[in-house]
Amino acid sequence: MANDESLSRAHHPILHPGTRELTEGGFSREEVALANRNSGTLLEMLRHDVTPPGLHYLLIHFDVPYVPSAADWALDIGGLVERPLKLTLDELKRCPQRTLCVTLECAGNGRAAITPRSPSQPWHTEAVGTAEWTGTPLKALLERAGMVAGARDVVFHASDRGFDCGVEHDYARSLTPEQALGDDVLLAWAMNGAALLPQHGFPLRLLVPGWYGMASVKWLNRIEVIDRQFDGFQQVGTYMYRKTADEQGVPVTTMRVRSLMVPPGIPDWYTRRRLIEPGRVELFGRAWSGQGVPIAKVEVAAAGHWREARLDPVPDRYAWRGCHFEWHATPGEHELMCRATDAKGETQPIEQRFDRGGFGNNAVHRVQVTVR
Ligand SMILES: Nc1nc2c(c(=O)[nH]1)N[C@H]1C(S)=C(S)[C@@H](COP(=O)(O)O)O[C@H]1N2
Ligand SMILES: [Mo]
Repeated sequence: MANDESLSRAHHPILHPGTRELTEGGFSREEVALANRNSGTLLEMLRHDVTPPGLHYLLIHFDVPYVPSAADWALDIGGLVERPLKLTLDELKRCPQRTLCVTLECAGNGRAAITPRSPSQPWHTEAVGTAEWTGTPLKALLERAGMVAGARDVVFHASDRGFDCGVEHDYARSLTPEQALGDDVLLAWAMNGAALLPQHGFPLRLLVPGWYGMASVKWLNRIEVIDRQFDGFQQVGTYMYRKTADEQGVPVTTMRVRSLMVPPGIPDWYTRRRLIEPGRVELFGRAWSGQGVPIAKVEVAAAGHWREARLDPVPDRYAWRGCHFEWHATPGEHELMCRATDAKGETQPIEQRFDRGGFGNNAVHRVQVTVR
């Protein structure tokens, strides 16, 4: 598979063919079709520490592979290793296991707000969810296989295949040996205590806590250690921060600090504008950052004046943190905003920054409300 891909790539003059013409205005049929396939979470579900089953967002580039059972399935670990391994799901489940509560966000979350935008999955803000993932730490298996000197990248190959920007490929991503040997990288077979659902990667997925979702390869079937930098489409053709079509760009990796509010009051069905009664309103939100960096502060603005929210106790390292805010609503039209700052001092920008692929938009969350 890797070979077909390098072959077709050879016809491309640049290593990053992941470019479509930018667009503005209403969504295309293609964008709406993608939005119907790839559901986001419901912002009112941010209340739950762990996103209820079925409400975690989904991002599926191609088709969900048909894997009726794991009976004929096995994971291969090969390439530049001393002892190639082939492991069934039962064998993986007998390895030491860990459960981590992890907030996962799609790197394209917020793409729809960027103008002009890249025609792709048109997320507003809903591509985020938190789950308890159980699996075996990748590190132990890589140590068992024994990476040999000269190992440069660890490639995670999946069984879903398709085209993007004219390049045919299996979904695949890589980590450097150092990243792959991180303590918290899991080969996960369970989500919230149950076998992975087909749409979340059954029977096995990679889970890279603290990174944007694209790194957590679903339907994983092969891990290959290679002696060069991996140049698969999902590694260099897309998931690069770029301002222009002809720059190489900077790889998209860990999540940027972000917060979202549960929209208060009740919605208008069609516009989803919020309607609330005047007086004391309890606002609730969630904040998270990448790489397990804790959230230090969340601020909420009503009428442009920022005040600090009260934070829930520090959660698990990779899970979002709850925050509360009391607002005295007065009749009229209002815009509420929330903004998180992490322990490294990174904070959310007021306006979205432009990115050609629509990646990494972590601008403050705005909610329009009418107080009656
Ligand atoms: N094999 C494979 N893995 C994949 C994808 C995919 O399309 N194919 N999508 C990635 C992207 S972009 C994201 S954001 C996450 C989404 O994971 P979820 O659907 O379980 O929330 O899976 C990642 N892993
Ligand atoms: Mo994503």
